[in-house]
Amino acid sequence: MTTLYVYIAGPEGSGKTTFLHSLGTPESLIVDRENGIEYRQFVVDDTLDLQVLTSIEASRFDRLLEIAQRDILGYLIIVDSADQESWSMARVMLAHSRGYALVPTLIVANKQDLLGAATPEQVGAWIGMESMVYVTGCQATKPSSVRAAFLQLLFSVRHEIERLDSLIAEIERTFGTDDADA
Ligand SMILES: Nc1nc2c(ncn2[C@@H]2O[C@H](COP(=O)(O)OP(=O)(O)OP(=O)(O)O)[C@@H](O)[C@H]2O)c(=O)[nH]1
Ligand SMILES: [Mg+2]
Repeated sequence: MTTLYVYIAGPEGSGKTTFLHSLGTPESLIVDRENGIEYRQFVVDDTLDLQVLTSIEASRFDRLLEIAQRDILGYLIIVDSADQESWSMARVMLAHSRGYALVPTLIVANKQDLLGAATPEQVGAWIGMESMVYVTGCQATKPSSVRAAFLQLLFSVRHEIERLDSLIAEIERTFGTDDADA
């Protein structure tokens, strides 16, 4: 069994936990306090799992550094679009993550519903759009918005991992049908 990882980073309060929460059912969100992480595990097929994880403490990257570089599929950098003061921290976190493994990275310009939120383009331009860095707007409190962002990252890596197609199809099937539960 192989496990591949999507690592979520982002400044304190940017919406990492909310994002993970909106990605599935409350029961399947695992909080592992001993290791300081919260995560979801998706079964892709008999031989492949996908774990989407974040550190409970925003500033900690030790769990990321324990994952073999080749097993990291991509990064989600969650940013509060209405809190410009936090963006330089987001930029440091993006650089830190990509310094460890250079993989596709999606900047999630979160809290698009807030008055005064910068556009995804503004957030992306400020943090810096290098190659294999993408940006999308999001409202992490809305499952359909979170699924769309997550799919965007999966699309950017699917050419490497064709087996992800079944997971992508499953997420697309449930996409947008459950915002009433939000
Ligand atoms: N309006 C709005 N609020 C959001 C959104 N996403 C998250 N929040 C709120 O922002 C606050 C922080 O969200 P969390 O998900 O706890 O953020 P976090 O990144 O896990 O924070 P730490 O674990 O402390 O680093 C909570 O009150 C969320 O409800 C969003 O899209 N819109
Ligand atoms: Mg959190």
